[in-house]
Amino acid sequence: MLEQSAQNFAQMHRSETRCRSCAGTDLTEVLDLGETPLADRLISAKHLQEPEPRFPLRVAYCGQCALVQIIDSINADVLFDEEYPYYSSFSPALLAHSRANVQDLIKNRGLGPSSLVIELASNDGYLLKNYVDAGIPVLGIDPATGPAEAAVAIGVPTLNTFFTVELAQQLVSQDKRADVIHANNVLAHVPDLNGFVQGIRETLKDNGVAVIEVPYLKALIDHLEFDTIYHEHMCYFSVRALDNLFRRNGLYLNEIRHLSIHGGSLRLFVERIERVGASVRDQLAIERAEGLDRIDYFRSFAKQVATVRSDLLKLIHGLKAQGARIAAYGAAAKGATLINYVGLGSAVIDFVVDRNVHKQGRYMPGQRIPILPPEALLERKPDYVLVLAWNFIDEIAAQQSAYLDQGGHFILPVPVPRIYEPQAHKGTVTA
Ligand code: JHZ
Ligand code: ZN
Repeated sequence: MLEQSAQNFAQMHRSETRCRSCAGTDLTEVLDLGETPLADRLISAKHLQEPEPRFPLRVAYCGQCALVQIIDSINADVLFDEEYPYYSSFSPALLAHSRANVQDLIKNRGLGPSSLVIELASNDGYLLKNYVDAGIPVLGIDPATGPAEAAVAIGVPTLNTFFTVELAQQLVSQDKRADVIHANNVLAHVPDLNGFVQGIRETLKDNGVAVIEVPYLKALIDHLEFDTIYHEHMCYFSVRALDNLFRRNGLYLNEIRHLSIHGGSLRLFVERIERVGASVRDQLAIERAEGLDRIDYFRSFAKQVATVRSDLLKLIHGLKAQGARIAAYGAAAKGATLINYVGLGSAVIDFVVDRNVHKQGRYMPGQRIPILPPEALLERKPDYVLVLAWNFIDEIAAQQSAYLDQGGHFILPVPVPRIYEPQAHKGTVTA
């Protein structure tokens, strides 16, 4: 039985030898995070006795097109199955961020009842709902069943499937070309990058715009956000790598905007016509000057990541030795990478809290730490709380002010493991 599942697990994994963007073979490994479980595969109580798959997690740099990517691929239907637990709507900051984005686009692009907005990876309808409320036709596309059903329930028409070139062709044949295509935090999740981008090209009207958000590689490296690396995130984008990707598929990255969400992201404005603005030219120049298009830029990264691990272990074990009780906040995917890579199990972390009701009652991958509602912090009063969703620290600190006021402490894991100082910290990392 065990042997059979080990074999099944092996069939879910493939090591890539070619770049996911340019298909070149000049891939150099820059980081090895060991074998980790799947970050969004939370364990239900009924599956606690079963073996859990773990897969190598190695990051490589493509010398040909500058794309940073993981070497280890997991089948998409395993990553985004019916138990996929990520629902966008549990963060008010993310909702506000999305609403502002929609309002800007409605105004700047003059969208109305005869427009069409499509969102790829529309999740639970958190973004498109804003268009629906403004009377603008929308179509969501998302392969994760739970979130897609939640979207339909709030009035956001959603196709519960993967977006591919074939689907794009079907949409075009039904006269469903879009004025705006949103694709937030999905480009990194796509196994067939060129197919996905070609699909965007086909589905865009001639004067349409794709507004795409991706976590920015430079923020990941500069702020040591290694925990945002997991099997779901196949690619880590620089502007150079993005520019190469879009051009190869007949699209142009014309503008970018810097966003603080998810630890530092880019909003990309991509069109069928070439009119590259200063924001893109300037960032390409910065990347060149800083060396993001050279392997040397990544050389010290692995060493710095190992230092975060040893410093965090030292901090946590030091507190434990003084008798502290420690919990964690945020059953985030990045939290799974962190606790598994660093090696923080239920011996040191008593429980994890999360507002997402679909995560509560389940267990963190690998380390099997139980996930409880946030109220558990006030009920059980742990001395310290390791904030795994550090990207939402301001929001979480405001929400947990009662816990902090009663003498509780937060610990931030990256870029330098430390005890959170509400005043000193305020405003430096926001969502
Ligand atoms: P969060 C997600 O990663 C999922 P994750 C995905 N893999 C992706 O690409 C990236 O985003 C970009 C909870 N929470 O969003 C909600 C509270 O409980 O940073 C989430 O479970 N209370 C698709 O999972 C978790 O924390 C709160 O007040 O690493 C945050 O996870 C807030 C603000 C959040 O990303
Ligand atoms: Zn490449």
